[in-house]
Amino acid sequence: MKITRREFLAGSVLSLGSAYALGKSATPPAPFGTLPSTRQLRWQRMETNAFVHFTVNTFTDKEWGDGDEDPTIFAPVGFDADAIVLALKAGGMKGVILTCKHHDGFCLWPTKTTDHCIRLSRWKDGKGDIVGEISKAAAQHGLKFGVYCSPWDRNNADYGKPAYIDTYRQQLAELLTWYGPVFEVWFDGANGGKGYYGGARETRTIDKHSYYDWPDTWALVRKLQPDAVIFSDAGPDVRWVGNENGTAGETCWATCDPVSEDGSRPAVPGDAKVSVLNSGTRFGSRWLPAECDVSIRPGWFWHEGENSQVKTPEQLLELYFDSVGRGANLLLNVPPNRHGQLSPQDISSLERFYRQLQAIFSNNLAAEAKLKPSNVRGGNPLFSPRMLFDGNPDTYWATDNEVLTPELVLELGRDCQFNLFRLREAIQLGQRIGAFALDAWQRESWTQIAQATSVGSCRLIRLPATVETPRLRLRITDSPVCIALTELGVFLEE
Ligand code: FUL
Repeated sequence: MKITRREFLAGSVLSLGSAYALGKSATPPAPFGTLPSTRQLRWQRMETNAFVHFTVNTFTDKEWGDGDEDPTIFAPVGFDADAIVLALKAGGMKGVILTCKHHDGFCLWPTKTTDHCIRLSRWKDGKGDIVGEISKAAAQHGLKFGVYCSPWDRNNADYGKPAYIDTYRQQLAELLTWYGPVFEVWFDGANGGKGYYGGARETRTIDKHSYYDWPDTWALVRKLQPDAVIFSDAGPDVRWVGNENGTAGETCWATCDPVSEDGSRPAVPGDAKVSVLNSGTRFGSRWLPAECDVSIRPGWFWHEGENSQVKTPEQLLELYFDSVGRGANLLLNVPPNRHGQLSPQDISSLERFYRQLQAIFSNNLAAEAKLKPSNVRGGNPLFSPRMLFDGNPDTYWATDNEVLTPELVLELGRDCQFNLFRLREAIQLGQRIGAFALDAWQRESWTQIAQATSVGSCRLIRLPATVETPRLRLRITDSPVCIALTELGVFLEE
């Protein structure tokens, strides 16, 4: 049986028969440890998504509504879903997650579960549907749509009782069946406290570990939207990064075993040890990549008083480096104003951020380098370091099973100035590398210019100063198994 290179590359998993036909040396590395699911892989490749916080709070100037708001205050007369989605797209966002219901319980869609919703607002005479318009605009402009539906509901009279769980699941079922494909369902960890609760105006606490019966709720999501990833402090697909300032740990593993704050049991939404979430667990038993949620403004909702505090493109770039650059995804909140549009400051920052990002990564200075690897798996060109530059996440440079700390010298052909370095592992084979270092050839010898730990889906190193060198060396310094790297990039950020 003759197998063409194309056929070989077409499948990320090689059948045993084909491996045999190509000879033993063509066998791909065995997967290592726990692996990402297809939906997780798809999600990790999105890298930057938008969060949209919008509800009665936008009109009351609050961050957390009490649940006693008059629905008529929700009147975004100039609401323009297309303009919002297009601005997010111009900011490089691949998906958009809308707060369909925040803690105040006000539903942005005409739910059958409560009157505390858009039907009783003045907007479009109560006939409008914000969820419908945003999901439609997203589909039209090529962004994926995601759902935030707060478990905590400060309006609902039944909150804290079993009956509310049925209502909550019905709300989810509406959101997950009425609006087309959903790529992510976001379960917030803020649960219980003071509220209106149908007029009771009291404090209600719930047992975070038992009240919501999360396994059954997650099963409902799986049934209705099998391709959607489920986010919460505890996963099951994506974990919170443990803070709201957009920063993953300098070491951040995609594998994680989240535990409760006191460490005594597995985590649930609202009870998780943030240090574990922030850095993950090396050799953890679950594939649970981190998501960094952060707002472009100080608050999650739009407040007139914060118009001058919108993050600059430079600050957004830093967030990108501290999230995506550490193997996590960035979930950047951009809240509409009372008019129902993004404010000019936010639109401009977003657009300039993405333009800078594209400019930085448009020219891989190592793309034409002469490559001298210390080892190539089976001496087979299919596993050569050339694969680092083909833009295909399914191909990779791999080493023989016993070669755990290979090196790769890159002859750049001329003195080359750079200050940014990017590595990506072929994570479909697991998170393998534990540490690496980068050397530059300077004054007739190698000088170490950077080192880092976790790589995973992406590791970006921003050097403190521009380095000029004709030759670079990547050294893998820690890996329990042979490596599988899919991309290497060298860039100059002007
Ligand atoms: C938190 C909420 O309490 C905030 O209001 C916001 O929605 C943020 C993304 O999650 O837990």
